Amino acid sequence: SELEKWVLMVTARTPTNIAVIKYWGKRDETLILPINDSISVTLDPSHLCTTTTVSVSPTFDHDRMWLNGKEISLQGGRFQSCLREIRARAQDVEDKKKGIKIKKEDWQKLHLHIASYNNFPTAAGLASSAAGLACLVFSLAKLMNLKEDNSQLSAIARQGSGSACRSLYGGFVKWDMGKEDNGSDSLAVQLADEKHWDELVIIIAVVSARQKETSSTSGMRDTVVTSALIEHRAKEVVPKRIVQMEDAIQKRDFPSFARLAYRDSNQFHAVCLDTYPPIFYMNDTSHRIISCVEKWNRAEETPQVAYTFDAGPNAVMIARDRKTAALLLQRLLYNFPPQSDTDLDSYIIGDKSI
Ligand code: 2P0
Repeated sequence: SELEKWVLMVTARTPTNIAVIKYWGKRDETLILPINDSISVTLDPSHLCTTTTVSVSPTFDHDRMWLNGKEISLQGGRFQSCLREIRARAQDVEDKKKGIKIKKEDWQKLHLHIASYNNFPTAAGLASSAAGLACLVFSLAKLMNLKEDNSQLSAIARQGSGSACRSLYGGFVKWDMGKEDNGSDSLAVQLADEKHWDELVIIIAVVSARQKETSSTSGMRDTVVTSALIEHRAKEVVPKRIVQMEDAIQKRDFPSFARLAYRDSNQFHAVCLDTYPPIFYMNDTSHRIISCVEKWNRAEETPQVAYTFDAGPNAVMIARDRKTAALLLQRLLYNFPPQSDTDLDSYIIGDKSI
């Protein structure tokens, strides 16, 4: 009948996040429980974000999802975990204007169509899964009227992709590794909102937009099994850095923030090299960008720019203010002109916020 032809939809947009104290290694692969806490900064949604529309209709006969216009399978265990966790918490939904009433038990039978777009290269080490899974969980939570707060939703997003839990908040975010075996306390908390330190400017040098060779999931599995250094990092180094980083963020202490961020990035890549077979995420251009920033920071009295690299060769640089960002860009454009033999594609400039 005509009454059966309704569609209800929700659209949400979620920016990606960049870790300044890195997550690398799991203690539980299914629940996605990490071996250390991590801290990240959520970018503003103008450049690196996912936009997701979720819809429900009695005319849909199975759950389907499209990523950048191409249908993808929802059969993976991680999607299924997220969908199951959200459906289990779904509430009654009523849209009086459209005359739609969905009872919470109806969500078990109703099917979803999900369309998601990234405005940046997928799986090139620019944390596409973080924004994607966070956006999926958030939009479904709105559609199904969940009562959970963002921290509780982050524990669901975590089961889709670890770093996704940190994109449920803007500003500076900590993923607390938690103590429980069931993962109930492994969730994100906001350390400071997006207005707290808004002088910072983030510049991303897209060294290569190609897909990375080693996925984070298999890379960190290999690290936990083979690296002799990872235990020292997770147990001795990171806990101290987490305390120091929280303090640097509260005080807006840029020199401490920068030193902690680049030392932690360098240790993460050292642990990758210590993995067997070794994992190389940075390339020659990445190393040259590090040298360029290090040389500049050493020439000044205090660090001007922080750098950090994730599971790919792209450089994320954080300048202390707009003036420094302009100088940084000038240096980068001079030393690494885009579309030259440096293998550097483009630059993305953004603020930290949501
Ligand atoms: C991070 N990365 O803290 C670290 C630093 C990459 C380097 O989180 O297996 O896609 O889905 O939990 O979250 C990338 O790993 O891995 C990541 P899964 P994820 O941002």
